[in-house]
Amino acid sequence: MEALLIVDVQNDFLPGGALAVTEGDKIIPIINKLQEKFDFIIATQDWHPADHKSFAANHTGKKPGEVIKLGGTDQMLWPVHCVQESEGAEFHAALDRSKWKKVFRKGLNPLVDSYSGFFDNKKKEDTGLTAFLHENGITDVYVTGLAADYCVKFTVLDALKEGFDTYLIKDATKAVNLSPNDYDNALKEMNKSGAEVLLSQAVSF
Ligand code: VGL
Ligand code: ZN
Repeated sequence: MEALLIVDVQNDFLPGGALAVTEGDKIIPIINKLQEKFDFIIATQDWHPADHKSFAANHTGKKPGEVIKLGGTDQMLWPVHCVQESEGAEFHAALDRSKWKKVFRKGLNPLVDSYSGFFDNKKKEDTGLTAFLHENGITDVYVTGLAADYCVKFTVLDALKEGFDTYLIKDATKAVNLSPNDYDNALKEMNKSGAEVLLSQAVSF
């Protein structure tokens, strides 16, 4: 059984948002069309408290794009984004939510960031996504959303580690590209780890 995973298609990651992904809005009609092919659809939602330590604004003298040590691991600092209950944390209004089974929120702990929809960046807390997919007989996971080089990539890598047959739908994701090669490197890493990269038109089962 196949599941479609829609990662973080939230206002702050779309043009005009606090951490906008260039052309991020272009994937919305593609994801809406893809949803017609799936009976089982899950979304993730970046959902930070205002005092989250991934925000540069919560460290004096630090700017977005700088990397700090947070609890012993490297942490990229971001603009304030996806603050709980804010408009920026909402899903884009044009995104069809009618068939979603569940939304998994992540990034709630102010001391740990959480890119993957499965675990936080320290692999300490589990969102419950693996168990939910298993309970529903899901074996194959198709991943879409934002951003290809952060939350989508880490979600794909964890899906593989959790034993799912994992697909990245290339035209249904866009990258932040803090460095120009981040998207290409992310694609290579996902592919090398065992994910199949395909276009939305080719999705059939
Ligand atoms: C994301 C950076 C910070 C993402 C979330 O959804 O890719 N990126 N928080
Ligand atoms: Zn975030």
